[in-house]
Amino acid sequence: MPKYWHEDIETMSREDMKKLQNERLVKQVHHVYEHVPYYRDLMDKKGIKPDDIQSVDDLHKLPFLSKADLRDAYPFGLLAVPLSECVRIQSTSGTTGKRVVAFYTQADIELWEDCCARAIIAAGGDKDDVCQVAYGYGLFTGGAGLHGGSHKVGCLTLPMSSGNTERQIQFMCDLGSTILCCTPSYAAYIGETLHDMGLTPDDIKLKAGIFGAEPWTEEMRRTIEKSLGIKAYDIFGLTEISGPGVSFECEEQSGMHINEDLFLPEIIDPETGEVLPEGTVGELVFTALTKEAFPLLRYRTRDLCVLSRKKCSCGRTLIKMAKPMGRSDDMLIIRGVNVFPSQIETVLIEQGYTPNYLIEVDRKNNTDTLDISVELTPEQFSDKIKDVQNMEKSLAAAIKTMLGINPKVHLVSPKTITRSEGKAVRVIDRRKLHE
Ligand code: DLL
Repeated sequence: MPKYWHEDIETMSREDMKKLQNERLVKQVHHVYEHVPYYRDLMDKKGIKPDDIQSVDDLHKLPFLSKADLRDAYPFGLLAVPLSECVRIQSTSGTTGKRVVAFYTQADIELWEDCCARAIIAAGGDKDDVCQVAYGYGLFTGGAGLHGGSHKVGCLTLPMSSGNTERQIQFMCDLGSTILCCTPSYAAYIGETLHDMGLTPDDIKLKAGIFGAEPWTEEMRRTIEKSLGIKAYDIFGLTEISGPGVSFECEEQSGMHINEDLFLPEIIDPETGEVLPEGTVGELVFTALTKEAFPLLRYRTRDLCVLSRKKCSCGRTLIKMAKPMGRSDDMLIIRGVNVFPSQIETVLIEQGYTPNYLIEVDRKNNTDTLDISVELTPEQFSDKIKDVQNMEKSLAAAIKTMLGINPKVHLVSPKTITRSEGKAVRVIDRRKLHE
């Protein structure tokens, strides 16, 4: 069984990797300066010329790009090749403002699919696997990316897209799927439906899952692994930088290796923009080193995480990023306290609840309110009001210990919280709606 997709790159010495990155960066800055007037203007305003960038050590001199720039330049303003050279468009699932559209040449597609192939191999996949792709197909990059990677590896690919969960399980049983690719929230739903259909992990052949596109906790990983009888691997990416496969987890399951031969990462202070030393939490920034059509330099992802070069037992030398804690704009500030939804998920699962919950934040009488609805399983469900009240009280206390603020917990009947087939919506902040 192959251990790596691109062994030379994935296990390259630090010195050789830096050399490769330097060469690619110098070339890419010229490409962007010459072909993207929007970015040329940003560089000119900063007084930076392409020749000022001689190596990765000069990266900090370049201006940042943010989502606002992408909206300003929508749709063609950051395109670096003639449209006739592009073969594909993908788009973000963003629900507010203008969508972000990303363009790909054939070479961009090949590299992106290679990234997904690296991820599939790292999850133990090979050409004998049956890979069920249950990420959404269409403008979202999840379906297209893993589909392409699965073909490259030579897996038998099931292009299911998301939804129709019972049919997903039927195909899984009939065709013997061994790898499942979807969002972690959908994987949890598939696991739950499997059990509802009277089946157990012994009835399916799944061995691995490649789950990403949204933040998920270690507790959620364990829940999914148990319900489907698999090893669950994280995969990260964003449309602006290509899609899934910017980074991927290996057998060690402790952080994701970044394909740094293609995507150069930095961690910055989100307030000041200052580059932070390795090991510090901050905002992840990427520079695409080889992309032709949509080559973003120093793109601010708004994802908060940490980088590490600690030696990995899988033999890969690619730098690792920890699970992102969420986007800086996912963080809720409730009564002055910073709250990440993932902290609440951790407590819920630790306390024996399912990951079916909804967080609602509002402001009443000038005070922030935090309401958390949590679904009970049929086994947990009780029609004795006193029992339910006691459970609510003890869960609220556990959450208060984690967050430092008191939530109102509502335990609700089984199957009353809407399940997700793609990216889960777990937070409703009504304060924004009132503004
Ligand atoms: O979600 C690409 C993708 C598809 C990644 C399938 C993995 C699997 P966007 O829709 O542009 O692209 O959303 C990108 O999703 O900036 C993160 O905030 C979040 N995200 C993606 N993967 C993870 C992950 C795809 N593994 C945004 N953990 C990113 C946490 C993730 N957050």
